[in-house]
Amino acid sequence: MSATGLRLGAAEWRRIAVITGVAVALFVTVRELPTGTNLSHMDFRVQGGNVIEFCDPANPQFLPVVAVRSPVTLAVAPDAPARAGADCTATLVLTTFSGKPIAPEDLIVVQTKPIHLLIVDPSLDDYQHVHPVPAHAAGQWRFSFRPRFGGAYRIFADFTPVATSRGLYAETELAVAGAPNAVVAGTQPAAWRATAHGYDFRLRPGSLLVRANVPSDLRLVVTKPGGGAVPIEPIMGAFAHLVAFDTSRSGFAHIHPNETDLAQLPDRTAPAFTFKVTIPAAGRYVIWSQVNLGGTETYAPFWFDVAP
Ligand SMILES: [Cu+2]
Repeated sequence: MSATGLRLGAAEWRRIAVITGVAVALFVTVRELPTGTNLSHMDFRVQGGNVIEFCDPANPQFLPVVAVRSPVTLAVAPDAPARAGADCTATLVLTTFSGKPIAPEDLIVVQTKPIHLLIVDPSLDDYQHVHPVPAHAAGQWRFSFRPRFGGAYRIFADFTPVATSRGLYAETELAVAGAPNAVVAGTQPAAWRATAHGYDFRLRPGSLLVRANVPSDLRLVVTKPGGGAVPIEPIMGAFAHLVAFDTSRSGFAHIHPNETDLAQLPDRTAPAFTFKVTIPAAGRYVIWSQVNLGGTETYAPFWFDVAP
C-alpha cells in the first residue's frame, strides 16, 4: 500500500514538474514580450533630494507638486490666446526630464484615462477635470476647456508610467485673459455643504477637526431637496472623485471612494461614499467633488480649515 502510494506520489510529482515547467516557460516568454513603452524606470528618476514622492494609493495624500522636482516636464501651448468665457484648445507636451516624449504606450490607463488634467484658476472657484487625447506627434496631447475667469490657470497632470506603475504628477500654467474672479482664494466661507444642479452635497469629516498629518475620514452624501431619487452613475471608474487644493495651489490630493465595487449600487435617495485622505500642512483648503448625475457632470466645492 505504501509502495503504491509512493508510485502515485512520483506520478504526481512529475505532473507538478511539468505544470511548473510550462508556467515558468510562459512567465519568461511573457516577460520578454515588448510592453510597447520605450521608457524605463530610469527615465522617471531624478537625482538629488526634494523629488516628488510616488503616490501610495492605499494612503492618499496631498502632494506638494509645485515645490518638488518632477522627473517629467509639462508644457502647454494654446492654439490662440486663452480668454475667459471662451473655449480654449491647447497642446500639452509631456516629456521625461531628458526630453524623451511620453506617449500613450508609455502610460497606464487609470480611472479609464491615460492622463487626468486638474485645471484650476487662482481663486479655486473654477475647477475642471479634463482628459487630453494623443496628438500626431509623440508626447503631444490635445485638450479643450472653457475658463470662467482671467488669470494664471494652474494645470496639474496626473498619470502613471508603464515603466514604474506608480502615479506621477507634473504641473504648468496657462495665462487666461479677462477679468479675474472678484473672490480671493481662501476668503470663501468654510462649509461642508454645497448645492449644484439642484442637488445638495454634504461632506462630513469623521472628526470635527481635520488635523495636519492625521488621516481623515470623509463621507460624501448627495440628496435632492425635498427627497427623491439621486441618479448617480459611475464616472471614470468611480461613483465620486474628490480633489483637494490649498489656497496657494501648491499641489493637490485626488481621492476615490473606499466603495470601489461599481456593481454595488449606492442608496437611491441618499447615495453616500467614504474617503480617506491625509493633508500634511495646516491652512485653508477646498475639496471639489465630482459626480455624474444622470449624465450631467456635477462639481461641488467644500471649503474647510486644517488644524495644525
Ligand atoms: Cu478621480
